[in-house]
Amino acid sequence: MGNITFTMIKPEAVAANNIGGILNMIEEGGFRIVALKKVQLSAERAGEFYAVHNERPFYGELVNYMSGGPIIAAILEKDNAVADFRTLIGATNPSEAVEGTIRKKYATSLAENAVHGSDSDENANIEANFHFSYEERF
Ligand code: 3AN
Repeated sequence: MGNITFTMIKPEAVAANNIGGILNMIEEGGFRIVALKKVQLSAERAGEFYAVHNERPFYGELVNYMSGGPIIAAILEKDNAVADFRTLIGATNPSEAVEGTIRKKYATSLAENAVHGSDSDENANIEANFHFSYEERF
């Protein structure tokens, strides 16, 4: 397998029927979907996923939000996957996201910003392993 990143389509984007639109932008952006599923995280699982943020003031809000409805989890493959996917999703704050990015089109606020993207190769592998077994990757 080549270079991977991990993404989640967040609960508000799933609820707004934006799964297809976001996956289309991902495929049009040159990413291959290696693994894909719809799942609702428990508060405990969401807290574990975002443990790096547990000192941040928004941690409780983040955990409630990410466990509040189903998400789409996916592993994506492309050369330079982590950096290229961060470019495709745009800035964390959608008001700073540039035209053509997923967050510019689909994010509603800083907290509810439509998609997650891994920030390093190391975290991409940790996050992929958090959500998927090797039997779920093709
Ligand atoms: P990114 O998702 O761009 O990597 P992170 O890792 O800094 O950004 O933040 C993780 C998630 O935490 C964001 N996607 C967003 O949902 C939430 N978040 C980040 N900063 C804030 C904030 N200041 N207030 C509320 N939620 C935030």
